[in-house]
Amino acid sequence: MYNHKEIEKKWQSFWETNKTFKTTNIHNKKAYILDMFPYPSGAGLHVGHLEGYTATDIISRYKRLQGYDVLHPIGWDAFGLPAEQYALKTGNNPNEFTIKNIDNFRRQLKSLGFSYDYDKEINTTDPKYYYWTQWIFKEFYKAGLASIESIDVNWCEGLGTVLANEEVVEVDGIRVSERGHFPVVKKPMDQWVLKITKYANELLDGLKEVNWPNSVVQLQKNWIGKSAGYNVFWKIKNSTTTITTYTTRLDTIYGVSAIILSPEHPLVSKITTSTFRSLVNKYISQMKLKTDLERTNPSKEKTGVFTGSYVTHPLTKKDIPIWISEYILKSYGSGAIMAVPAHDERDYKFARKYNLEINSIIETNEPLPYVGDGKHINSDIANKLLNNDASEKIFEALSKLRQARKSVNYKLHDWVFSRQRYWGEPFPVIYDENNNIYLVKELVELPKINNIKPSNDGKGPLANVKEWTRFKIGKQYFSHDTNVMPQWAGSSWYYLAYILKNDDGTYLPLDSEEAKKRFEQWLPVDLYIGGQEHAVLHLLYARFWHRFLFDKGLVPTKEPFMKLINQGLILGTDGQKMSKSLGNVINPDEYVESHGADALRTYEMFMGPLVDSKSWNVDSLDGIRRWLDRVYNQISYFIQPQNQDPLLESNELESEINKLIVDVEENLSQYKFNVIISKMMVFINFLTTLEKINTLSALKKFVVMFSLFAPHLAEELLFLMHEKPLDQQIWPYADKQKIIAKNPVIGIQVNGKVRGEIEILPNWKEIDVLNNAKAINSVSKWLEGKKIIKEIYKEGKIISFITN
Ligand code: ANZ
Repeated sequence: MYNHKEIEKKWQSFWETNKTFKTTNIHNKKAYILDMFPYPSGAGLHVGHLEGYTATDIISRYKRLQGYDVLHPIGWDAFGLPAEQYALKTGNNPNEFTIKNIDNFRRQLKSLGFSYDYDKEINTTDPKYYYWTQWIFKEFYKAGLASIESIDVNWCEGLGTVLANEEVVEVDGIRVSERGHFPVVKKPMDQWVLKITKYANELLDGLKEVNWPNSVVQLQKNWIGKSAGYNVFWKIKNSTTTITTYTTRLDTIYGVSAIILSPEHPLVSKITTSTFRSLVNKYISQMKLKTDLERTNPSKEKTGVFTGSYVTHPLTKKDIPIWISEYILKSYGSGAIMAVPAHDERDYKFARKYNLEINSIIETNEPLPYVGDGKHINSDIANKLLNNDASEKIFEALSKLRQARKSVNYKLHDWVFSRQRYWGEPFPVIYDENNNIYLVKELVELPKINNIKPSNDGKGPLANVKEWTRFKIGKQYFSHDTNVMPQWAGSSWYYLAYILKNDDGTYLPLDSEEAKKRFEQWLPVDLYIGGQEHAVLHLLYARFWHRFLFDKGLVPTKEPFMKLINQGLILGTDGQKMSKSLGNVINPDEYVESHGADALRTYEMFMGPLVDSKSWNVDSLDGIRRWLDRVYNQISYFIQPQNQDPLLESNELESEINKLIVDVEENLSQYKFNVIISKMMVFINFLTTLEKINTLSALKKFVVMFSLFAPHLAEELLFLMHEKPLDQQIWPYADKQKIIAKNPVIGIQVNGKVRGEIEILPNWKEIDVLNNAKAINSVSKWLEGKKIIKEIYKEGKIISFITN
């Protein structure tokens, strides 16, 4: 048994003093390998972090051995709500405990032997860092992409703050905050808004360039929600006003039986006739209390009122009544629709309730509403056509009348960027007494205050700070913004910050020539590993900021992250997601102590495919630790001179090691780390069949590959072999010529259980395979006295016998 405590400590301090993992800049190929940086919570690192971090560490080490310059950094996403809530609960200052938490995280990462360049370490709460977060914000402002708007925001009374749509979830049909599940209501407020919708198309297009899991691409596509349709302009009867509706089903225009506006539509007051005014006003005030979710919930009955006005159908010239209804959202499309009850679920229900006409214009035997495609009927110029052709034909006719235009809409909303909180980046702006905005050139530092309770008028804690809300420059009074930026601000550009970080702790100016050169060298990120929970929020925001910086000519690529992998969840021993309340959380410190970092790393990679969910199992961890001991013992044995014989023929060992190199490379390219460990186990098993070997060279190659998983033990073995340390080693070359082609050996099953194996000779036919298989002792005893009712031979895979 090797002494993991001694060995791991020894090599960790060796790496630290030698700056083994310092980012190099000497080769002509680079690899930027990125982890989703952690939020440094008080609980410390959990085994889920460790899974992704081990995977990127493996690839980083592999690339270094292959002669790449590797950038593999880590940092801290340290602003955010949990720290603020903890501070409120305990009265501790987030400035202080954040530093403590970070120290603890760093200690843990180092105890696991991850090959980070700690000179590149960043912290989003460091004023030197967030000066640049503020700088990017100012650039957005200058470009007209950041502005203050009075908008309906998601107001969360429980958290005392506004939330982004992305931070609101639905539980039992009620909108609640993602954190804490407090109710969320709509409320108009002055807020900073970043105009991500201006980038909707670019963000959609960019998805074609990246090599991401399909599920994430799909989630982002749906979030952006591109819809290509038509605006139709309807002339109001006895008026010069027109109403614009948005539709994706222009083909159904002959089936229209009402125009419906959202209750908030600006034309409502203008078109409502005196007879209907009081009903309409009453309806509008009722709707103010409802959320969008309630209003669009398909299981709830839809209400509405008639306005008293009509439009003229542009093709049939018939009168069409104008209604208002809750299910039309003001913020989508044009805030008004043409209702086609026969072919739309919601319109159908609405028409039934209010006795509107239901005119089918598609030939079908199915019950209405029929939403599928089909031959058009009762549609004059579009009769007999299918949907697309009908739409085109109708569009042509309406274009001539100047009553239709093609239009693209997105579900994506602009990003509400203000938070009524303390623990975030302050806005780099000040206001004069007339509320004029001035950008602040210098850093606007977050004041270190003790009372971080929100002020009770819906403003953030900074509203309680006198010097913050009123100060003098010259003769004029000014105030700061009492909001701070959201959690996601600092993480929207952190992968650029690593590149800009200098050894002395400063950052290269993001807009400098020098920065440009460094970006040219390192971007894009070649591999990014992290949890699936960031599929939309972080990954969409970072892409938005990056694309903006690209448009400004500051970064050389359109997309920041080329290859993305979502690691699977590591579940507790009970198969449940780890949580404090279930008491099934695994603390890595404990296992580093008992089994060693190498065992923990290797175990996590052996648990199963990287992207799958896997349950923790201490027995398998024990097994991996025993395997590492075997590796150590077996190689130590051959290191002893009496177990080496230079005259010995080594064809088989050469074959095995070269085969292993090929297998390892192939599986590395597919991130199949668990398969690699199995192959290494087979190799070690093979070694145990040898008494002596001729040289250590094959074993050295093994140890270099093994170092990806168990770097400490690998360094120690190289040292015992009198070899140079890992940073002076290179990735072994696979000499395929030396691989001896072998006959395949496959398993034999009887009634579903494996009872033996057999080597398949090249000249055998299927009948020979089966007969020889039956004759094998371990198999024949299960067939004795039984009748074989089925025999199966799957070439290269398995032989199977079923008996009665
Ligand atoms: C007529 C029609 C006929 C429609 C039919 C559908 C089926 P996507 O694909 O999601 O973009 N719509 C337009 N604006 C709306 C708003 N502000 N609030 C609620 N609904 C709105 O959906 C586009 C369809 O959603 C549009 O096409 C419109 O209804 C509705 F057989 O117009 B359709």
